[in-house]
Amino acid sequence: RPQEPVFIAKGDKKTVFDIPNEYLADKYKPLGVSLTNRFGEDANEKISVKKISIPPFGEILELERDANFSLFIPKHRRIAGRLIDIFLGMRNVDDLLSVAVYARDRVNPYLFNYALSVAILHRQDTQDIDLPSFIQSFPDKYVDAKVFAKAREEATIVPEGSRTPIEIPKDYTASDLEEEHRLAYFREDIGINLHHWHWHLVYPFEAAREVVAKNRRGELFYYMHQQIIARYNFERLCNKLKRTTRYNEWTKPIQEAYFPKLDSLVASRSWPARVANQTIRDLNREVDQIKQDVDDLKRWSDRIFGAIHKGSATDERGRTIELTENEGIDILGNMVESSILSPNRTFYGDLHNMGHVFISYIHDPDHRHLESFGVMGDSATAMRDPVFYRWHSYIDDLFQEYKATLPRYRENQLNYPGITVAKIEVQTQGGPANTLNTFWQQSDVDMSRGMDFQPRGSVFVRFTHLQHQPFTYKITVNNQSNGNRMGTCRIFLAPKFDERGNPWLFRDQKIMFIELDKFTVSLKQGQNTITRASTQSSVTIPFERTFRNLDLNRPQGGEALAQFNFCGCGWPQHMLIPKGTPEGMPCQLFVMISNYDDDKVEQSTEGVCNDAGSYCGIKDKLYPDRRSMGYPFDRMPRDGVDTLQQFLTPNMRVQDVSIVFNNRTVRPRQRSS
Ligand code: CUO
Repeated sequence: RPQEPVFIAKGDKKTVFDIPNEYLADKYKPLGVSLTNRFGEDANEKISVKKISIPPFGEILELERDANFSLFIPKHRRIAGRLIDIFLGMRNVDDLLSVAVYARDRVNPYLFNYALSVAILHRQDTQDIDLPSFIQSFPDKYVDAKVFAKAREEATIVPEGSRTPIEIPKDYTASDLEEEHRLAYFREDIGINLHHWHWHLVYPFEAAREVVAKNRRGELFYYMHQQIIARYNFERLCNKLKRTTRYNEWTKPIQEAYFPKLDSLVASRSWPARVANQTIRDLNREVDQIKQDVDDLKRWSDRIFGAIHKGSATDERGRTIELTENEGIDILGNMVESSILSPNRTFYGDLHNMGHVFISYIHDPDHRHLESFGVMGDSATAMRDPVFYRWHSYIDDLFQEYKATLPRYRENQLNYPGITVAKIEVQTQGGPANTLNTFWQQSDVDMSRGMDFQPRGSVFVRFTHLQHQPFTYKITVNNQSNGNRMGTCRIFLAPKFDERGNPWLFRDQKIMFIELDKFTVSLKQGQNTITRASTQSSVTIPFERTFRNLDLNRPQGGEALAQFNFCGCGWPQHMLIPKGTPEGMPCQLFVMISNYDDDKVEQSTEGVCNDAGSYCGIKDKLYPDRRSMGYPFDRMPRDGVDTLQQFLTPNMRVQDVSIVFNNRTVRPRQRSS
């Protein structure tokens, strides 16, 4: 069994639920009280679960307990939406607990975990409940399948206290014969995949309207994924590969192969691989209630292109919806993804989601081999596969096509009169100025919660990930206006040259810029020095939140726990800076101070999850920046601007920096658990 049945273990404290017999799944009913007793032997706390009248589960139970679950499959989304509604509809936490306990052993575990997580995130009365990290619940979606046999062996033979971490080799999914494998450290990074899963948990595309209709969610779908592609292409250039080519020829084979080497502990099956040169085909899978032709993708994309060039969409009742300069991208994001906020799902279809589905069923489009979907079918695993980036490059291209129709920013929409960025310097401790340093680091994760074995206790896996030396920006800004001014400091980074070693045209480089940070500054008259640490980035969550909280036995204060609860969305700090090259990757650091009057959103951003707003927004708040996401790089440049230098107004500046990769590995301090 992949999850513990009735236990919550936190540190030394073990809690057991006292469950009404009726709530036990049929196969456990005869065991009744003895079951609770067996697991409750060494519990310090017993929580009684109240008997309430349980709403009908109907279709929710049709998904087998040992099936895989995908939000991209329409039937799965529908039942997930239904279960979320049940959880959200419970009058109070006690009732929620009752229905969750009832569902726990009946509903597919992935579906259960997803729906309960969404509900806990969105209910007012569950804001202080600990949501375990997804990797603790389902480690099998993140690490090499070989680990689990080793972990079991370790747990059975070695007593807790003497166990050593099981090391996952850095290169386990392919060899260097495959050049795409150079990017495996990025695609298979645990923190990146956790971020992506979390993002889709916070921004579901199908659920009750009040859950889906978050501020600018369609636009954020565009921007967050645009940034993933920019970051991936940046990494590719660091690894001497050209930018990823968009996947838009759907009748042609996909050259890239991917062998995930993941086993699903829930489904007791390996995740299917995709060999080289497979072609997507019409889907007819009764089991998933999917019948869809590849031609539909073509039809939907043609209609979306039509809307982009007409500047308006048509809703279900034939009314015209303008794609306005400010809100068009949000509408388009919902249309392309698609979410229930799409103006017309019948007509514009479900392009992006179904692309995931076609690719993830490439090996068994009609279910003749009784196979489930590949990694592209699950937001927790999709980013592992090279084809993810090809598909999302195509999706991003649609958005760029739209952005190219918008009015270009005039100089007065970019400049901040009186404000000049005079100097930028990046400082790494003990190193030369304007040089960033990257290297490998090893970290440990406790996998025991997602596995069921006796005797219990922590079992750590040790994996290797990219890391950089922390650094600070020192930015000198002159304020020659007639008073104090507020501004937004926007920091981006891009490679200085394209894959041929040529300088960029601005129109190409603008989509290569990755956001590093964004924050408000107040500028007194005269000269100001802004100092900002890389760890404060508005893009990332701290290293501790990605990894260290996964150590269940580490003593944690309530405060620390509350902080970890819901803030799993955020780019991992250890992946803030691309890998660079041993000889030093030439890059351009761009800093802009924009006029706060045009940026500001009137709201308090105090509270939880306010530190990774750039890609994730702020929980229950408006997106914390009034400008179009990606500003000032989200549109074609004004006339006469061909290069980045020509684009600059006095409130912007560019500094050459170099990213130097050192092929050494920093090992964690000695651990015995
Ligand atoms: Cu995040 Cu395609 O939207 O995976």
